[in-house]
Amino acid sequence: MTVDLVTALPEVVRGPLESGVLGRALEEDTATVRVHDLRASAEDPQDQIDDYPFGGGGGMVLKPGPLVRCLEALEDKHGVPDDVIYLTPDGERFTQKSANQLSRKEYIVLVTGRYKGIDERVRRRWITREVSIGDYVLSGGELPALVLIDALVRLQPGALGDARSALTDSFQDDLLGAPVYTRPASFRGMDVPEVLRSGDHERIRRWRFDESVRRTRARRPDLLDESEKLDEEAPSSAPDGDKTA
Ligand code: 6GU
Repeated sequence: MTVDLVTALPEVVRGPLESGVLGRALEEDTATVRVHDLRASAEDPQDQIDDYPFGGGGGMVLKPGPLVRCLEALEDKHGVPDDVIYLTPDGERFTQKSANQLSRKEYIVLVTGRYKGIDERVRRRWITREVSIGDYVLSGGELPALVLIDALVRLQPGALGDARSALTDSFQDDLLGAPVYTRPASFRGMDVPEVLRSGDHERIRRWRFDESVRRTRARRPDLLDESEKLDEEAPSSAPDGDKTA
């Protein structure tokens, strides 16, 4: 998968894209992320990339010209993207299901706004999808774009040292993850559950499932309600492919 990220603040995203699991995956070409400075698409160096909103009110709006020039230059160079996604608090909520879907696209462009956002005409004509990462307001789309990229890259084939790891993630089957332990087996008087040290893989699998359900019921009963609703909607069909992919 290839991601072109268009931003007025490239320096905000560079560090995270070079660090940790994400940095290593990108270095190993599991996916490609290219960062584009919106300012480079201004007509001349003095040309502003933002301007006051028509009708007044506070804040600044990203001008359509530089942004559209940037999007058109990308299309000329790399072809039509599968999606042009604008990160905005009024977009559709990003979930593991959307991550699974988007992770299968070959080429996406992410557009991040600052200030009051981007000109509505760009949203209408050039943006194909709008995504929010949750019900709170951030000062720009850069951190949300990194959230998307991290969630998508780790789902790419070869991204994780252990491919099984992605399948046991919280949310991958609408359940939270089971507790995990490492050595030492006894720490300050607290012992690792015996079952995990039993070597009985069937018992371990069942224990983990039960703990996942218990934890989900206690912390996120809404997730259980959601999967029950889905079961009711499709009583005879196989479970959603996204969840077991
Ligand atoms: Cl995608 N952008 C901004 N600015 N704030 C957000 C968001 C996005 N998602 C949640 N809050």
